[in-house]
Amino acid sequence: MTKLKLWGRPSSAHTQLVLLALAELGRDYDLTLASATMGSTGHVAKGNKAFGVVDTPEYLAINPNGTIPTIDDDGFILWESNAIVQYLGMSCDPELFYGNDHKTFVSASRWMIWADNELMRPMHHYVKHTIRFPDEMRDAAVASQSREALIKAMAIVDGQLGKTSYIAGDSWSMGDIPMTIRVHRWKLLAIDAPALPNVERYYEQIKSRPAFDSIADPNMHIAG
Ligand SMILES: N[C@@H](CCC(=O)N[C@@H](CS)C(=O)NCC(=O)O)C(=O)O
Repeated sequence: MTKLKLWGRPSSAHTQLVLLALAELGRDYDLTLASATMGSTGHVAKGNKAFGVVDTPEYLAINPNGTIPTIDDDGFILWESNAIVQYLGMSCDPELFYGNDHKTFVSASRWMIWADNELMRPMHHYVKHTIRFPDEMRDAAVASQSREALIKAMAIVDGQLGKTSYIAGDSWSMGDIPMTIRVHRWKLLAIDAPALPNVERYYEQIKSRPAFDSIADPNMHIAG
């Protein structure tokens, strides 16, 4: 198997989905640091230098969005993090990623899409307006609305985890990849919110997986 090429940055949640999927699969990769908004010392809004690469003609030829992540797997180019995770699971370990079953695949896929819409957006705004932006760019109203939206969405996650051990059933699946990133960030952000006992139990389960080490570092999530 050739070494997969990945463009992204460790502080990007979408890149983290791919890092976690690769760790679950034990696949080796070469990472090219790439971003228009973040560099090794933080966000450009705070005067830091971005990694770049994403605005070069070479990169735009493989990903016209100029976003991260992108992979090149032996000449097969793919962007959109959830599609990348699904591709990696299908090609390397369908049993682990979705029990090699189409209903488990779509159920997990549903949670991946839901996590992007309902958890990623408010969390992204919350982190920007409480951590990543300099003080003068922070909007307390946006931070507060995002916090409320997050609390609502996390209650839905807690409800599901009260019915099943993992997000798409009683076995771990690719649906737990975005959920791992979101629950880890949720815990690191330590937002004052009603108790979520099933999320607490789930957090212990996901932290005990060896692949968790690939995305565990708090600096990957709440620094910037
Ligand atoms: N839907 C896309 C979103 C990609 C995306 O917006 N990535 C962010 C990082 S999480 C990005 O490219 N940010 C700008 C940058 O770092 O240059 C995916 O899932 O891959």
